[in-house]
Amino acid sequence: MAEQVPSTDLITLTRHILAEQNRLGAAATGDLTMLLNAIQLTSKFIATNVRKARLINLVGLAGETNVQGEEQKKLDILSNDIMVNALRASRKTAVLVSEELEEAVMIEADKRGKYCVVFDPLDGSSNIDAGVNIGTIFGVYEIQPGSQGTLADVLQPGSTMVAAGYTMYGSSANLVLSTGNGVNGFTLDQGLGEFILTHPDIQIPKRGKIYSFNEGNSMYFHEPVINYLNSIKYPDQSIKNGQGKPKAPYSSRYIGSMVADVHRTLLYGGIFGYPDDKKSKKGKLRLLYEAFPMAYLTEQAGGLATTGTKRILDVMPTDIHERCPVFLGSKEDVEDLMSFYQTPTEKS
Ligand code: P6P
Repeated sequence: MAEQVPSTDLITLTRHILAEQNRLGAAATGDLTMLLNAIQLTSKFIATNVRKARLINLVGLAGETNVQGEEQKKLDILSNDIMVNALRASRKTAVLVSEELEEAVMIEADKRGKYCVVFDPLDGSSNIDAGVNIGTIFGVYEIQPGSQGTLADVLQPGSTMVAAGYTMYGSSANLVLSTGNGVNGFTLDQGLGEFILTHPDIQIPKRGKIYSFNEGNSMYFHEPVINYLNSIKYPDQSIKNGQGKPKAPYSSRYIGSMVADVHRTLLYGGIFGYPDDKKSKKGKLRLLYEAFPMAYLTEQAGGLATTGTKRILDVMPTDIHERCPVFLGSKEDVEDLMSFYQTPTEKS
């Protein structure tokens, strides 16, 4: 829970991170504080470049393609380089995994620290030219005892992460962070150059009225997803609510930028989903640096995050770029979704 202070007593992200370190007492070395401050700096730097993008012609294709086979935009490359350089310079990391790099970065011995960071430096980048909110997503692991930094340190379940967050770049820059003690949101005050606490202790509503799926993939959806979506689009009118009124259908909101869709879901409630389907056998979203961090934040905010049949944070990765089905959001909405994956005998 973030500390409560008068408005003349600004809580910056730096102060919040330090308070979190102090909460942990002598056990905290300050290394995570230094690492999170390095990440904070990258978000400020990337936010500046995203804001200027159209002015200094940073949009448009860089002519190269990333490991996903997608054409990279100039901002992608810049954002990735900013993060790798800052994380290496922090001397608090041993292994880095980026959506933009095929191989993991093993930090050289003289700059090596005890944390590993997995990140998508500019998720949703295909939306850059349309001015849609895009974002940086990150998760932090501590290296395994005795490790000097190997792939094994990042091929761990998301439940072992020590921190996760995202920065959404839009009309303002919003950084949302958890270090395992709830979720807090910060807004970049450009005049101060500081992220200021604006959304203390984010709690996702236990049920929402919004679903967020790319229904353009409906012809490929498996039966549990089809049946779930029908249950909220055409609710059984014989079921009345507390006021004796029939259940209303959910509203559809889909931006196509995970950071933006998840941010709305955390604040307003409801369910976000990118299922596996007949075309995408394991879905589209990446386990390490999209699903895990967003699942970590969702659970810390009181929600649920599932593959449909398994808690996302319990998935054991085998490849740094593997994909994973994602359903996350309000506890009761995600429980409803999961019920459609249970076999009839399990449902009884
Ligand atoms: P689709 C953006 O490219 C992204 O990785 C996520 O940010 C987003 O949730 C998803 O892909 C959108 O995919 O197939 O709906 O365009």
